[in-house]
Amino acid sequence: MSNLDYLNSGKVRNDWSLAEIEAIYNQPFNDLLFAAQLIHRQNFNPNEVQTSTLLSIKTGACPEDCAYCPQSGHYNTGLSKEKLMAVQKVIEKAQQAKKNGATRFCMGAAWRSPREKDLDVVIEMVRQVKDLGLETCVTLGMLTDEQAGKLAEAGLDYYNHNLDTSPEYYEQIITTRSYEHRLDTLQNVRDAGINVCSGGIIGMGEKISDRYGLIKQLANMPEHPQSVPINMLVAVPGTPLGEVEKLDEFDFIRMIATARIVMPNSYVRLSAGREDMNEQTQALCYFAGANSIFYGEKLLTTANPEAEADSILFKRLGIQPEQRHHSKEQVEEEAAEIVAKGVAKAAEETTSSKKPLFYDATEVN
Ligand code: SAM
Ligand code: DTB
Ligand code: SF4
Repeated sequence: MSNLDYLNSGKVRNDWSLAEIEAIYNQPFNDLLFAAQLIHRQNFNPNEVQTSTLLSIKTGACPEDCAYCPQSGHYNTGLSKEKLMAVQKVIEKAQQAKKNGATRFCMGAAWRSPREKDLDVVIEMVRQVKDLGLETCVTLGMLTDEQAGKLAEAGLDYYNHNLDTSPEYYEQIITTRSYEHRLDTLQNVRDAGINVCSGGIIGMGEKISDRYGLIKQLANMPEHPQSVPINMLVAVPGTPLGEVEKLDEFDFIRMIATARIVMPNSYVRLSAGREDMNEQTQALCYFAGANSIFYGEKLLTTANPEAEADSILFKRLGIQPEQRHHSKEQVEEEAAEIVAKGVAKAAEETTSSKKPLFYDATEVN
């Protein structure tokens, strides 16, 4: 087996080197996509894509200075600020998302970290969205272990917290919170037993080695994030990256394929930036192993393709939206619930008819 065949083999590892990731990313495009698609098929239904709908539950005036972000209070992007949304309004939006076919509802807040009283409101949102039968995800900034524990207790399914870029390029993008802070939050989320959603952005003027660096950080976590969003920068005028040169989309596809190869069991999300991609680029992303998208005409504050356009594209490609994902624990829990209900019903019938619940095998007829 050549070294590249070994790297492309889909083995789950947490000790990737930059040189190995570089070798995967830079192989001929057709070889890269073929390897990614093979691994994708070994781990997922290649014709299913998971759909999440996003909602900004608190918008703008963020104290952080993330250079890509229209919601940072450090830049003037003309965005109208909104305080924390009322729970009932969020539930209406979640109901709509469910009706449109989304299976996960992701709520995002422009905070450095949540205040306790705000976290209590978000917890209520999580509970009520879950009751609608949707998976839940929130992204609220940095979390302490205690806060992660509270969210886990409320039944939160996913926490999104991106590394955004390599540790080396990070300081050019954010100065108000460190890379270590981000890794600590992810550790708290993982320890609380919540699924981790973590990825980054490309097209921010980073060097190609920063892309390998981002993938290396994600793939060498103690456990691969269950969900890995790969965002293409949405360049918003007024932010420091508002005028950055547009990314070569082949590089975006390469990034998706590389993430698929080194994190074979993770959902890879074709995340922000689809509004600027044609259908053929998106189709190649799906072929490269992307199996999750943001679904619905808005991301947090910027545009995303209309749900109808995505449905039409799915139909043309023979892609089905993934039905609600059931974890092993959920399946076992539901099975146990069904058995318990059945036993209770049988016991009730037995009491009312005086028939024994189980027959006596020692009894001779
Ligand atoms: N305030 C929280 C935080 O940053 O931790 C949560 C919300 S924040 C908007 C979530 C993520 O959205 C960011 O980490 C970044 O990866 C992504 N994002 C924000 N603005 C973006 C843009 N213009 N283009 C692409 N991705 C963006
Ligand atoms: C992620 O990786 N991308 C989403 C979500 N996680 C929260 C956010 C994209 C935001 C794009 C800019 C905006 O709409 O404000
Ligand atoms: Fe604030 Fe999050 Fe935007 Fe950074 S990415 S400015 S933390 S909302």
